[in-house]
Amino acid sequence: MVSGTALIYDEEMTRYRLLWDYPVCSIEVPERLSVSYSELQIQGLVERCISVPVREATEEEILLAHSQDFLEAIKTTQNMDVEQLKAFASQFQDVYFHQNIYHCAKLALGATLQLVDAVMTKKVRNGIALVRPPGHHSQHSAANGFCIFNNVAIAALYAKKMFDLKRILIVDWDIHHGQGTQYFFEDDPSVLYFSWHRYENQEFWPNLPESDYSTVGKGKGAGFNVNVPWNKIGMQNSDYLSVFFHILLPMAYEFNPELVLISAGFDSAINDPEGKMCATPACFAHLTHLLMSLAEGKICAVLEGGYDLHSLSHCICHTVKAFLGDPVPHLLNISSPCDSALESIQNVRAVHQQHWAFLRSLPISMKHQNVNDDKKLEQFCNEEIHTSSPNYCPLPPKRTAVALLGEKIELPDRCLKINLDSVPSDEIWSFKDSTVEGQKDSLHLQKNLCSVMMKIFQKEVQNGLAAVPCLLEAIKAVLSFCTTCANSVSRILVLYLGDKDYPVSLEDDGNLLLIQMSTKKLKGRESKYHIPIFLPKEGNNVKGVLHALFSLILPVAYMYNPDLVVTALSCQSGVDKKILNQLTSLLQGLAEGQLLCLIHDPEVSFLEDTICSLLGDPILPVTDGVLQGEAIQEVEQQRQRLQEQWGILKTQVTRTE
Ligand code: Q9C
Ligand code: ZN
Repeated sequence: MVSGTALIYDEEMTRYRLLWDYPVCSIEVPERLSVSYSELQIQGLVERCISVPVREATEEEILLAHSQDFLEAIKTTQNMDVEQLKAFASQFQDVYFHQNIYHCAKLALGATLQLVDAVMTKKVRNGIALVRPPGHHSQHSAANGFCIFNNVAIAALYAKKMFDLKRILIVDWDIHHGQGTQYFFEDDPSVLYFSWHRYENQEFWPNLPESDYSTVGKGKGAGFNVNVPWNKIGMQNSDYLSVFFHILLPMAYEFNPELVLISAGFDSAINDPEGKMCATPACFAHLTHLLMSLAEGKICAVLEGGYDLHSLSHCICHTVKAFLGDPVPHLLNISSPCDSALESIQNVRAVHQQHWAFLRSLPISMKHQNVNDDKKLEQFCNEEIHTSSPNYCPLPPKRTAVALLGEKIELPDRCLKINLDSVPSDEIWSFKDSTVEGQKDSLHLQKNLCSVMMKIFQKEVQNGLAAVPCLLEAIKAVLSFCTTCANSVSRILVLYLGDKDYPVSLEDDGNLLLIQMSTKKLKGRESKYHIPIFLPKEGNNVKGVLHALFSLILPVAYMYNPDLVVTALSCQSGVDKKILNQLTSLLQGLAEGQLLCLIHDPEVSFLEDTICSLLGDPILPVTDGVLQGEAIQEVEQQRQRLQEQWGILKTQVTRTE
């Protein structure tokens, strides 16, 4: 099993700086790296990562993307005095030079390629390269926006060439448009380029018409360039997550990349003087986590921008912690995206409708003109940056508690085996759905579930799994345990995959959110807190389950913000193993990873897989099946019903006059 997170950094990349008075470049300082690295040290993260050395990129590698003339020109900066550097810089936009910048640019690219090598050869699972200069504005024959060589674009070209990759996803969450990266891949369907960026209807740098949503790629690459313009400042966690749920994630899963590269700029975070956005550092743990179930976990983050040293360093720590598999923090106050964000989401979905199956057959119209009544600017930001003490980041708990009865399976050391009382297993197994009243059996079931839950709530473990003789009875036991014994647990999300009617009378008091995925249409009541999703079994519906996950389940779950997530399913129900792994992984972004899996009638291979997902091991992509129109329609129907109550389900501006 591939494990470990690479951290690539070299102090040498702090050894260039702006030497003359040039206000547009004054924010790009060496401390961006040194302060970030110190924060990683303070939080004990450096020693938990695998240190990979940097190297200089070769000329051949630089020439994968840049012209020989450009390379030769950059080389000449090594011997220039300040006046010459200044004159040289003036041929480009918003970039400065220094005698050592060429050396650093080779190291920045070399570091990026070292990271790709380490991930692709499975020396590590994932990793981050802390580099200067950044790369995503750099073009074939032009430096631009603090960037010399385009590190991430070259990484993609390098990965295609060296590892014969056919599909690479680039997620550019920097607050500037990576126009340089866009230009390299506009007609290339093998690289899906996604960027969100402050745009303000072209008033924000680099002020390009081609940064708008209407640029979708050309020729064979049509549909593989995705621009999400932010036309207001002050965007928050909800706006960022909405774009992930309603655009990026379904697209990325449909694309099925073999490698994910993040152009990881943190000028999109709160307090940044360039971005002026309000997403909190913890949000970046979630963005990272949500991408980690793609490409079997092969994911490389490469630093781009980020100019508030405090915000930047905390964002980097959150990204690294997510990579390491630490529990991702609660995100508070997830709500509807703002109207301006909704307008962009709507427009992006409209222009991409013809290219992506998950958008097909939905009624999406273009929203052409700007919403103007939406003052984002003055909005206060809803969480401050948590300051760290040296003890801020203790080692996370052991991940998984497992309660099993009689199954002969070897548990990895990383699991905590719950030593069940010496109940003879036949006795438990005689407890069938029809005999739920059997008091003695109920008692055993409750005891066993309680011991797993106690371990979770006492943070002895992060999550747990229990084989149960009856799902509905087990869910009831969990709920009653929480109301009586765990008063810190006030919101429970239950995701039940099964066709039985949920028997407990549902009180819509918000303590329980029940999402039920069934292959039969269930009668019974729907409400804010009871969401039935009917996914017809015809054909293979795995893609339908994924679709429901992104469009409906995760958004509602993030807004609900549960303290505990419970999944309940039976092996008999024929749920696909890969889809189950995806569910198990993605749901760990909620409730700080406190997830309890209840499995009825377990098969050994199911249990093994689920345990691996609970432990945070890399998971396989879902490849088979096609997304059927019927599934899209069913999910859409629930989305329409619920979007007033669960505003994060919205993908269009709704005018209420
Ligand atoms: N007020 C990156 O974030 N414009 N580059 C600066 C200052 C250029 C940003 C204007 C911004 C370049 C990698
Ligand atoms: Zn930037």
